[in-house]
Amino acid sequence: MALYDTIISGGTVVTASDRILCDVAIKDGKIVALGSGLTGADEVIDATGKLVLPGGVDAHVHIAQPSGEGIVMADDFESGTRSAALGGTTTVMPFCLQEKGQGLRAALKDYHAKADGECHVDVSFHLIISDPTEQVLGQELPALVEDGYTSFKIFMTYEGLALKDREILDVMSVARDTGALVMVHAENYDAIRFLTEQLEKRGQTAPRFHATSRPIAVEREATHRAISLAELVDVPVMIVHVSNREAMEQIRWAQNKGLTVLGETCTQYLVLTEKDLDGLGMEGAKYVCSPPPRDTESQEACWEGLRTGVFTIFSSDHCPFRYDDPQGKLTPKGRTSFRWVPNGIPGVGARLPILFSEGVMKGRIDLERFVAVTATNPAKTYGLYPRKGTIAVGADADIAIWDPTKTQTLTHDLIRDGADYTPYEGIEITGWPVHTLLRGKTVARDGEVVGQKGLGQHLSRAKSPFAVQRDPVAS
Ligand code: DUC
Ligand code: ZN
Ligand code: ZN
Repeated sequence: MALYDTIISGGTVVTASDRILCDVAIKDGKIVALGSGLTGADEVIDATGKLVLPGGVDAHVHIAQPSGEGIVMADDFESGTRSAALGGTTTVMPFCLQEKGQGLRAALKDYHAKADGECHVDVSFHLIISDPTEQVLGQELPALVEDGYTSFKIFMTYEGLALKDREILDVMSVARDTGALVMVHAENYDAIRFLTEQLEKRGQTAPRFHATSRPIAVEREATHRAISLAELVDVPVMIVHVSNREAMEQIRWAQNKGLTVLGETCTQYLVLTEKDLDGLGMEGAKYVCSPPPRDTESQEACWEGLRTGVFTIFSSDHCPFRYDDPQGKLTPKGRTSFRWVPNGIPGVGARLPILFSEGVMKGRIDLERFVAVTATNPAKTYGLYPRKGTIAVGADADIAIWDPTKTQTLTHDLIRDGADYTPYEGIEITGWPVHTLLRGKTVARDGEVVGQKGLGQHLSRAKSPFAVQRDPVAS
């Protein structure tokens, strides 16, 4: 019997701290050796001239999430994770949305039923808390944190989702007691409603007014409030999908003050702007997401946040709707006002190629930081490390082999999620993940998904090291 199942030979292995020319040996789905001249495997993958990176961990995706009457999300777990695998991502973290009046266990049962046996990559759910009843706060959440659902998202906006400040404090307080990490969607609900009603009164209802209804001040104010509420409770907090400098500066201010405030930014804030919402007719609906893309100065700020470590996580916020579809962006109600256009854009497959090309190849971030923000940090922050997010002996053999010289124009056929467009169409990309392995098995190669769906598993997670005191010398 061979010593190893697979050896990836001759590539440059990159982690969040190092890059080294060496082979990677895999046995039973784990990385078991790193070294030069390794031999003795059933399969050898020649990675000469390639980069061998940890598979991406996309800590913020929405898949098969109910999104309002008559609206259907474009991805199920098969198509969403297929796109992830093609784009070099081996773990996705989707949200399990608690509907009003629903228990968290019941919600999770539904999402597991949708995901089980369908996934091409590993999956681990965050919870969305929309109804923080006594039962949810006192019983369900503490038990679920112990069961490995160690992070939850709360919203400061959206009908049916927005929590009042008092409810936010209640949820944060449970997080503090249980060692969970709270993720916050920071936009001011009342301000958005006020501005939306004013725009509608003036007949300004086209998709581009979505951005006008959610200006930077709306996000900045809510970001600062979320930070202040977390400070009062003394709990760490993750501000997700940060789009601009002013919101980033609230996070930097808190970090400088010594608070554990973490930040995430996403693909759309690096390469899209508000102008993309200007398209003819309803075309702008393709770019409706929240917070909205801003301007080139905001893009620069988001790059700065990634470079300087204010943002430690880079996610897609994949939230896909078909464009040319009455159950998607062209819902009849959406033509009456931007307010009804489904909110979110696809991006799980494009996340890594865009950051690689625009970030690493254009010299804005180095390769190690690319690995850190796309794989290692999300794995660490959400309790998956060192099993996920790095290339090390003992870790899962989740690996993306990149050809850094491959150039192509981004089109939807390269991404292959369930939507009918990509908001990133036409971007020239240098570098591409040409081979993706999940626990040692090839799941995508040369632009094709390989093997059966169902290899991806659900991962129960440890508590975030940001949320619990760690043994300072434990491994
Ligand atoms: N928030 C998200 O996190 N994703 C899509 C839409 C939204 O508002
Ligand atoms: Zn959000
Ligand atoms: Zn999201």
